[in-house]
Parts: sequence; structure tokens; C-alpha cells
Amino acid sequence: MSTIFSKILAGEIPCHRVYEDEQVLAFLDVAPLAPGHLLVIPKEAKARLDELSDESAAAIGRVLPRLCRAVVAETGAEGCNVLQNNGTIAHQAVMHVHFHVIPKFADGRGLDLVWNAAADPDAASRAAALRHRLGVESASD
Ligand code: DGP
Repeated sequence: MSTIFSKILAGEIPCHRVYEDEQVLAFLDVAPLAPGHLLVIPKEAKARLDELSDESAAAIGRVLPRLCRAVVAETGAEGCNVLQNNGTIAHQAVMHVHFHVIPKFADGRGLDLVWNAAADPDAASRAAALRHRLGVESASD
């Protein structure tokens, strides 16, 4: 499956590259929510995070903290959001795994987030079912 990010990885489309290693590329988002908004992508061409190999996930995990530090230090932001969308319903537009690193400024620039928290009355059984699905321990607390 080819996406605009495959073309960036192949050098067929230009981007402002910030970081690259054998498994990961980071570059500036063409439509930034704030200056310094980065995209961090695996070289492995998978659409969603749940499809990604452990090796690629680990490679991204290794470099994300360093990229966050660089973005915050360089832009003078107060903090940053790391956002990763999976599926059209979840606002994914480019079907190649990517992490957004979005600096958040005191004046409000950055990710404008509405967090509609709602308590789950079935939290205990849900956690147990998830543990069971993950095979990490017995289904009981
Ligand atoms: P998402 O909604 O999570 O799939 O975000 C996709 C992001 O990719 C969006 O913020 C804009 C960015 N983007 C799309 N096309 C290009 C491109 O050709 N170059 C760069 N640098 N970014 C792109």
C-alpha cells in the first residue's frame, strides 16, 4: 500500500527532515498546529499502530522522548502533545502509522483538545477482560 509518506520515505516528495535512522523518519508536518509540529513515522509501511512490528514500535519509542525534548527546547513551548490517530473515524488521514509531536504554547497554540471523560461502570470487568485478552495474567483482579 502506497501513501504520501511512502513517497516521502522514497525521496519522491520533499519534506523538512529532522531525524532519521534505520527504522524511523521524523519531519515537519506540512499543516502544523504550531511551529515545530513534527511527524514521526516508521519506515515499515503499516497503516495502524496495532499492525506495527515490535521492532518498529520500539525504534519509535526510543527516539520519541528525544524528539519531544528538541521540539520543546527549540520552540520555547510550555509542553507538547504526542498524538497518534488510527482509522478514519479517529481522524487518521494518511494511512501510514505516524506520531504527531505538537508543541503547546502558553498562548494556546498547539493541539486544542476537548476531553469528554465519562466514568465506566464496568471498569473492573473490562480490565479483567483486557488482561485475559492480553494473556498477561488471570482474568481476576
Ligand atoms: P492524521 O490526521 O493523523 O492522519 O495526520 C496526517 C498529517 O500529515 C496532517 O497533519 C498533515 C500531514 N501531511 C499530509 N501530507 C503531507 C505531506 O505531503 N508532507 C508533510 N510534511 N506532511 C503531510
